[in-house]
Amino acid sequence: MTDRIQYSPFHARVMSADEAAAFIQPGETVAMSGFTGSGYPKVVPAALARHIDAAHHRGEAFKVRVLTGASTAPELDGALAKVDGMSLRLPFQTDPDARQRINDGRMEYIDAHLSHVAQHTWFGFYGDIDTAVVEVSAIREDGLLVPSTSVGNNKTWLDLARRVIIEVNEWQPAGVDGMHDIYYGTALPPHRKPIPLSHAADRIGDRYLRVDPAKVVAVVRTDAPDRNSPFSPVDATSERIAEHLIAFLKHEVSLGRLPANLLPLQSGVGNIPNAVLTGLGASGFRNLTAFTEVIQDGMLDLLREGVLEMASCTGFALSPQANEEFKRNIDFYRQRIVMRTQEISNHPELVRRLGCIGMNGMIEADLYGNVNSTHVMGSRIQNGIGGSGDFTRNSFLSVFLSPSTAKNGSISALVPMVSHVDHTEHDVSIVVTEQGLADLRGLSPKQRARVLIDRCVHPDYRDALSDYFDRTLHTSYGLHTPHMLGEALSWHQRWLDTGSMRAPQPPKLAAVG
Ligand code: 0RQ
Repeated sequence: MTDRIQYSPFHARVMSADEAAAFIQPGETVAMSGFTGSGYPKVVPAALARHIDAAHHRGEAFKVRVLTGASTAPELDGALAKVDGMSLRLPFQTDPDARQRINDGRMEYIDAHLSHVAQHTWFGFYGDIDTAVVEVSAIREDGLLVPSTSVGNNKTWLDLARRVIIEVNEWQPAGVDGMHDIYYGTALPPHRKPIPLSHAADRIGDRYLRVDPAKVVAVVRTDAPDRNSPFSPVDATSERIAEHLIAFLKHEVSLGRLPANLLPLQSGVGNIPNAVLTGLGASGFRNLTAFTEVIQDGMLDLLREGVLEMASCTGFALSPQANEEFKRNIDFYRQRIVMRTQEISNHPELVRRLGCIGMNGMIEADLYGNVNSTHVMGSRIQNGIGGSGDFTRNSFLSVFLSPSTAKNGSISALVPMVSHVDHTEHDVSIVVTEQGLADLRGLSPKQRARVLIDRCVHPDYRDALSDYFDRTLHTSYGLHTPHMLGEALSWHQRWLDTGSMRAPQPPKLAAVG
């Protein structure tokens, strides 16, 4: 018996992934661990996918509703999507197979703020949780669970699920024990109390997750890595974007609007946010802190270099090399990283109190500062809003970063009117492209439009956007936020019609069950 499973009543419940997955029945709501490719169950979802596939071959209907912390990996989202095993998915995904099915109309998707999911589940909006499948790094002698490389919604899943399947992953470093801070003080209205956290480094909770042992039906041993996505090298566009933002942050410090060590950083995932973090490493800033959801390579580098003092998160998204580095120096990182549940890592009250600097990617922004983070051409979901809304609405500074064009320059990321709104003009402070940075704070809508056109739009699109805006000043129904409604969205239609975007397949609507 592995020494990672110290709680003796569970020894008799150790079984294979196939045996464990057999507990899950058609139509169930299954809540799984996992956040941006870390800490997700590695083998039970794939076993469940095999059972679903076999049922489909026998002509039996078998789909489940799948909730997680955030995105997972091919072994979970990919495996279940490929067998058409999910009727519903939430709250965030990045898997190409799942994305395809959502956009084909074969699978429902609820794109929710990550901080809301635990509360919405407690209120029953997603129905009862039948099974929780949660990866941990160990089970202690007293039955408490040592979380692995993401916490996500695991506390809520373990509290609410009717039955629990635990995967104990020996690949996860034993030294992760001590990194977690699980806050058990949340309550539902009207019993809420202020969350006692006033610095990103504060520890306010328990070290371990609790589970009622009577609910645990299976314990499965695994030894498999988290999803490892290599980062592309920083390209010239990302480098320019990072330079504009860092110059702006230095300017804010010089004006006394930001402290010398800035404010707690939140950084989205992807190559541009990673380039910003790399840039911060060389920028001379010191004693930085992070209050964010995900730690990716750039943040690990900043911790190692001593630029970042500490980081608070709920999960990781690391390249293979960074993963090895993390495991090798786990004692160093344990002193500097606090992992929390996502209702705390993304909590609006805390983001507002700490005054975070939120930095996220976008699909497009419009002349007035509304941002679309989720839908290509207004209807095809890309990933989801993730934590970007939790931070954008509540940060001290809310920054959006993007190249000024997409699809090899054939589409402008700055448009007259966004084709879908995730972040409104009221929440967006700064937009940065490789062309420059637009500071929208304190500006009226028409002033914002001028600044965005001058600073952020690619030269190939500047005249067209300027012309649109100038003409609205003569023809718009009102001149507070001038628009020509028909023409505004014709930009997207033209890109669809001229083949800049591959025309989507007609949706194949399937019954939702
Ligand atoms: O399409 O894959 O077909 O080539 O959209 O674009 O350039 O790979 O962008 O990886 O930086 O992601 C907003 C999606 C940007 C991300 C988004 C097409 C483009 C490509 C992807 P292809 P890129 P990035 C913390 C915070 C929401 C969640 C979030 C995101 C594809 O940042 O998911 O912030 N954000 N979470 O070609 C048409 C445009 C386009 C466009 C891009 N204007 N028009 N297509 N694309 N711009 C993490 C968590 O919350 C967990």
